[in-house]
Amino acid sequence: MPLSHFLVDTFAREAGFTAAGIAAVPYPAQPEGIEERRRFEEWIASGAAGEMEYLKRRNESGELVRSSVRAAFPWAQSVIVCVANYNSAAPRSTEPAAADAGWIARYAQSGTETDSGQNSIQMRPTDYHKVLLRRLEALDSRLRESLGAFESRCYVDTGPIVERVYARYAGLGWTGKNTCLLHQRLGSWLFLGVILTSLELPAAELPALAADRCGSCTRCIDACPTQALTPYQMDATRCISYLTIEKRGAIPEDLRSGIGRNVFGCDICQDVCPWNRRAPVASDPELSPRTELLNPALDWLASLDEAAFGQWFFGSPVKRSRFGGFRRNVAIAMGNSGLKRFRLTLESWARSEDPVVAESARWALNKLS
Ligand code: B12
Ligand code: SF4
Ligand code: SF4
Repeated sequence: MPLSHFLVDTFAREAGFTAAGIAAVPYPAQPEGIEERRRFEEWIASGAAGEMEYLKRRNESGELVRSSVRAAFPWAQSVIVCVANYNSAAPRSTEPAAADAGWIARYAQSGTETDSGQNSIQMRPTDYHKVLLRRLEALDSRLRESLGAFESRCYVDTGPIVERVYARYAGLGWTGKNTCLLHQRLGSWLFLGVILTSLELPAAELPALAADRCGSCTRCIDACPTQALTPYQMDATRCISYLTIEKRGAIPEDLRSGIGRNVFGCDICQDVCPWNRRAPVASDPELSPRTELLNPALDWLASLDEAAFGQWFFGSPVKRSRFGGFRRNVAIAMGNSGLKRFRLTLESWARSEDPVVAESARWALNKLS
């Protein structure tokens, strides 16, 4: 049986995905996406990747590892791209909220209901990387049962591949001006996972590319508080998501006010996107938001010591910021809140042994005075 869109989409849905598509490697019209490779090179050269060294890695031929799938896997013939909807009916970051509320990005709010054994259901944090990887492996096995043996690798985030480029070539949507993959019906609250395979995609199965439907809209660009976006390009060194998750050490002072109440990640450029207004809400038991992480009180986040932080966010993407980075972010959000009652906490943090936390707390105290 040949590889077909129908087969992959059916098995992907059985494995728990919302939709799936297949892109050929190299893509017939643009071998390995010449246009995107050029953009990726320029993006790295401009310094927009900041300290994300893993994006800058090069292979022996000097090519960026993440834009050279064929160099890493000469057998690669196709990329199966799967999407999982994580949209919820919970409030958006752009809706009015209490002055003492922080924000943890939607992608890190997920939890799974578990029976605590005392007739009460608790939410256990889930990491979308693990959830999607398990589903990709199930899909991979199912395809083997139908198609026989083939080479493959499953990746969520960490593979040598720019996932959004292949998602576009798989016909799953267009690249929005906010750089996210946008699906006309599903919007952009989508996680991506990929399977590189040695299976050839028959010419008749090549997907049609989705048209760019951003039109004259510039809402995401206008709403970004740190001016990180120009159409279809992001300066990650200005993006709140980068600053609060990936950036180690002090956050540049001129960007701290723009961070607002965002403690981990940022959803603003997707919250304002008109294509997300009618996006269907997911009913995925492993990707539902944990209520305690919706508009979390900054007092509560500040009260977590290192052990409690580890417990609350065990297995959650939030751990990526590490405890010191998390406290740094809470201090900045407190400074931006305008609430004088946070002074007490900030005064004690200003004496912290962690110089980054101490300096961020002093900045916040100054902002509140
Ligand atoms: C590094 C990274 C980040 C960085 C940099 C983001 C960026 N824009 O590059 C930071 C930390 C800032 C980040 C933030 C977020 N991320 Co992130 N991130 C990644 C990661 C690991 C690599 C992305 C990468 O290679 N970037 C490099 C640049 C050059 O690539 P790019 O923006 O994708 O650009 C390509 C296209 O846009 C295209 N392109 C560029 N210009 C133009 C112009 C035109 C006209 C066209 C057609 C195409 C085009 O060419 C480029 C390739 O060279 C991917 C996973 C992966 N392996 O791909 C997840 C990923 C992109 N992130 C994801 C998510 C969920 C997020 C956040 C929503 C998390 C949050 N709430 O805080 C935000 C969204 C911010 C935003 N507006 O993009 C999802 C995106 C899902 C989606 N629907 O798009 C991914 C795919 C992870 C996953 N497996 O689900 N992320
Ligand atoms: S995630 Fe936030 S900071 Fe980053 S580009 Fe979007 S709106 Fe701007
Ligand atoms: S907000 Fe507008 S410009 Fe930005 S991604 Fe959505 S449709 Fe495109």
